[in-house]
Amino acid sequence: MASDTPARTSPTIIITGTPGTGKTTTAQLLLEESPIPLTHINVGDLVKERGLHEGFDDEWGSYTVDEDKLLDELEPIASQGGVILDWHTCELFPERWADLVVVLRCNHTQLWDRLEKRGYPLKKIQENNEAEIMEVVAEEARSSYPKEIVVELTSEGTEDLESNVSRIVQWIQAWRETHQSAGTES
Ligand code: DAT
Repeated sequence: MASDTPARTSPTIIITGTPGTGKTTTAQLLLEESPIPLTHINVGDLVKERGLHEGFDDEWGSYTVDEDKLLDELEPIASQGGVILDWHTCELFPERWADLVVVLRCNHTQLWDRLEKRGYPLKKIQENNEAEIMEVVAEEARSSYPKEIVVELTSEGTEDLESNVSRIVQWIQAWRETHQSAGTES
């Protein structure tokens, strides 16, 4: 599990999934319940705020990300750890950054409703819905990271939200136990 990286005292957790699957909601609850302080980075917001893009693409209704700039911005943060990276894609992030990759999943009917409520244009709802059905983000995660650190979690109701967060909290506790000794050795 990312053993070639310098020892981090806090993990870097990637929360990914199709837009609307609940990444931000999950990350926010995790911030409250985590046994250690974490910083939540909504990567889409960061791209906008720091201008890490090549302009707005009207056809796709999103910013065209400048990947090099984004990686440079995130490198020191992700390497240090204690961070949740929340984004609708994950394959750009180097394997060495990731201690845990959570892929949130949601049935397509519910996803459709969530994106409609968000006011997305029909084309964007359809594209995201199809991506969820085709498991695009889950497949990206499976092919980009070791399978031991990738976990797919259903995020359809409040019970899911709570159980997902408590699972991640347990994982953080276990991670700390195994990495505390690693930290004192170096
Ligand atoms: P994302 O960050 O993946 O785009 P979000 O966290 O903004 O998604 O959630 C989209 C909407 O769905 C928002 O109104 C909250 C709701 N939602 C997400 N996960 C949920 C869950 N497990 N139970 C109930 N509602 C959820």
